[in-house]
Amino acid sequence: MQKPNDIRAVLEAIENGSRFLVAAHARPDGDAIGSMLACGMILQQLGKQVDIVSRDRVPVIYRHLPCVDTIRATDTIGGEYDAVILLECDGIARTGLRGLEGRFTINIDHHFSGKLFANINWIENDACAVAAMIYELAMLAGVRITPEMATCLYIAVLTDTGSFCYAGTDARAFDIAADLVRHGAHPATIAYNVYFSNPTSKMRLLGAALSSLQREGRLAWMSVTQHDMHRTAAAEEDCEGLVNYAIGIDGIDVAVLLRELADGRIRLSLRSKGEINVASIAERFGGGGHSHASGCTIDGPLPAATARIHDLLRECLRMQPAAGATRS
Ligand SMILES: [Mn+2]
Repeated sequence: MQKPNDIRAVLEAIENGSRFLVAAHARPDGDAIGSMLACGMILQQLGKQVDIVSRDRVPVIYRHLPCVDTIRATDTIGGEYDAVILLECDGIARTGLRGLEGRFTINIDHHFSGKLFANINWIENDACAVAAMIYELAMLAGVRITPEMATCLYIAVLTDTGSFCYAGTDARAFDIAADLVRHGAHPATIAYNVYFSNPTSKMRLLGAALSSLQREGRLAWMSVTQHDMHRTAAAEEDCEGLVNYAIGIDGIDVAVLLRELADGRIRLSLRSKGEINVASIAERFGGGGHSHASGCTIDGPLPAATARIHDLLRECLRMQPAAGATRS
């Protein structure tokens, strides 16, 4: 059985190579985008050649980030690289990219569902964001934290901690955020770009999702159909964060957003604010994530998928006491 590596092994591999590819998971979020960009900046400062790729386009709310145009949208990787740095992936399949097989890979991840699939695996389950690990890497490498790098890392920490709300938000998260502000990240500007610049389609889709909201005891769920997506002219990224409105309800411990995909399968976004570990639920269906936030894709149609996830979550909730009851 392969053992996990540490930050030193990652830096050593970087120092020994000259050409790198940086990628994260398909449907990149703020942590994936910000961390890829910052990682690229670190490599460049170290005099390395770096390509950053994503299968899916950068969501609108992250398109103002410095150097964001250096992220190349592609689904196939050619060319020679000394190493491929994969952020927040539990396997090369998670990138949605073809052409990564057989390459030397460096896995940097902070997910509960993190796996030792790469040649070098640096996994920190208690890091508030993969950006916190990239920040550590920058420190160890002795590179300068530029205002551009600080902005990318800050947006990643901000979004991955749910605006400093999630369970992983500790003093370290604030220490890093404070240092990034000292190095030129502007919290108000970044918050404006991320939280007050939503496309209209996202708000219309939110309306559709909220009108489907149902609850049963400590469980809440919402759904978005292909029809909803079309009539609101929504993009896939507009679904990001919708589930948080359901977990935001008093007395709800677990929330699910079920989204019908174009191929008829159903994408689940799971949230927990109780003791239920939704990463382990998502893993049963080939997905993953964190104990409080996870995702996976299951077979449709929507009513069957809803019934299936309900049965499972009802069972989990039956075996767990209500949130707060077990907290000290
Ligand atoms: Mn993350």
